[in-house]
Amino acid sequence: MIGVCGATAETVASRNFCRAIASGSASHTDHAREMVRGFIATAKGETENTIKDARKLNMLAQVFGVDTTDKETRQIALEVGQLALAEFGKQEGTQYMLKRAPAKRQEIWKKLGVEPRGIDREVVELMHRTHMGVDQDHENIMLQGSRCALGDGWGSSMLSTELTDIMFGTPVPIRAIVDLGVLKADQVNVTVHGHEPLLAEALCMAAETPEMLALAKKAGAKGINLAGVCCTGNEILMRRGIPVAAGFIQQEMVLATGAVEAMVVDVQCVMQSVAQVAKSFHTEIITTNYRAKMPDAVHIQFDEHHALQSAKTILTRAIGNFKKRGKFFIPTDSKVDVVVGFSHETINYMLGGRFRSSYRPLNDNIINGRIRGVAAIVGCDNYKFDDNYHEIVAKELIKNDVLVLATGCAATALGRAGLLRPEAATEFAGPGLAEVCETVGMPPVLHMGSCVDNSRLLIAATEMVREGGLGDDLADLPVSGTAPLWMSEKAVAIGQYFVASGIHVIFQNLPVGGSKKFSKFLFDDCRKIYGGHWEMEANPLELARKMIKNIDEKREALGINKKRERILFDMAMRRDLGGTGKAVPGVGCTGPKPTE
Ligand code: MSK
Repeated sequence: MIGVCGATAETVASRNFCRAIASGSASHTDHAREMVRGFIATAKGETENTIKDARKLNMLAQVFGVDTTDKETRQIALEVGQLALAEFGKQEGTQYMLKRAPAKRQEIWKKLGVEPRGIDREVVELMHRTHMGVDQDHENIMLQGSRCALGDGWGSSMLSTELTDIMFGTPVPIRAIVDLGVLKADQVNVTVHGHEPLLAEALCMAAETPEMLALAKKAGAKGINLAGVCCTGNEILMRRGIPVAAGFIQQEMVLATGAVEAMVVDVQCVMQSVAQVAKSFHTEIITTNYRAKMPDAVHIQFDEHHALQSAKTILTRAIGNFKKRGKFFIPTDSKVDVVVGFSHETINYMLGGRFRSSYRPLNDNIINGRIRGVAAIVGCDNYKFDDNYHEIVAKELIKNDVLVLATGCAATALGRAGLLRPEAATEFAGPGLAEVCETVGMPPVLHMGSCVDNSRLLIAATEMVREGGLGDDLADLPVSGTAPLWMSEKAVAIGQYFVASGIHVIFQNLPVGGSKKFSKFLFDDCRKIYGGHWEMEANPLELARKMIKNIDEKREALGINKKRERILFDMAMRRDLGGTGKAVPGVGCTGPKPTE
């Protein structure tokens, strides 16, 4: 016993762990709610946004049981949006999106009683149950931890991803650049930082208007250069190819160039220090969300009903700062080419071709061993570990023919390391993975978006199960996930929704110290309950090898872990896979959109 109240170490450790899940889920949920509100405003015609992906809207209407017969697109969007908003406060029933999971997984959740009801309710109940003197059984506490996390992954995050895609377009592969060198000496540099893309999208539109361009010229600039930081950056990188200047750990460095006229921030992952760093330069930090204000920053509240006007007000202010720019230094050689924009729909299209979109080629290549398995590298970077940690993990995985899917600041770090280029397949991947990537023209590491977009990985994994040949549940798949340099509690929520979905998750550290029993529960017992489990490993090479070990165990269980024969693609095989008959690096960048 460790608490004065008699609470055991495992009770205290599980409470702390679950409070991290609650905080992380709450962050995704509040972000998602804003996106749903923006979506409803769009459906009502109250914003400048439009419905860009009607096909996805119809798919979602089916999930929500909305009858689309003879209805205008906007009416369908309104009905879907209202049902989506109700998901947050639902008191009865469970989340609509759960139906998208494989049937066997749904059964497991039902049996365990962890199907999330209202997303807000699960966060509140978790905070309640982890209060002193309430739930005192660590296994029972973790059931609610799972329900809350599933409400995040299959609830709020998935809602956010899908509705954002419908509004702003489902990403398709696109070429872009990342790193500090994306700033421009002769233009007004405005960086967008945080997570919610509503304002960032409006800034993209406003920056192209003749009015703003004329204003920039009048100030002596050749144009307006938008660049992303953290996940707001990832959102507009994926959909528009707008360059990303920095991930989490570089946010102060962006300002230290002295070349940024304004850093526009919304919510999450914004260091308080940026307002202090900005004081040394002409840069203004502009907060835009009433939830996230900072001393020494300017606040301009974003109004989604007048998004373009809000964006113009902000840009006008940034342009006004251009003439005040003093000495600056942009490391122009710090600039790396990337190909990004791999939604789960794009993977479907890229591997299956326009007329035979399916995950069949991916599954077949996993079964025949060209691709050993799939790994997700997601989450933050932080100052405690070397900047090349993600790179070491990813290189070891792709060298061993494991296809890597990446999101968040990890994806930006892998972009800086040159792994988001199609050519990286030839340079770093094992022979099987390289062959597939070269045939299709895709990188061995696929950028799949921001933190909330980890929901894309859930759907990609579900599609693999649905396609057949790799078991009938997510727990059967040769896949593994990591957020090695996590610092945000959102990563713990993400890890738990993957574990509760049946997937192996490994972090470099976890807040579980002090209770052997609770650690054993997460690292071992969990496997019997969910099919997925947590693991911890500090060394990046070892971490990657443990992911591969888990993938091999799943391959063994599926009976496909035979010695892999090297069969080179012949022309017919290439046609089956890519439809072009030859390897064309970047072919996905020029192909038709999956929604066309
Ligand atoms: S921004 S949560 S540092 S990934 Fe999504 Fe990056 Fe982690 Fe924030």
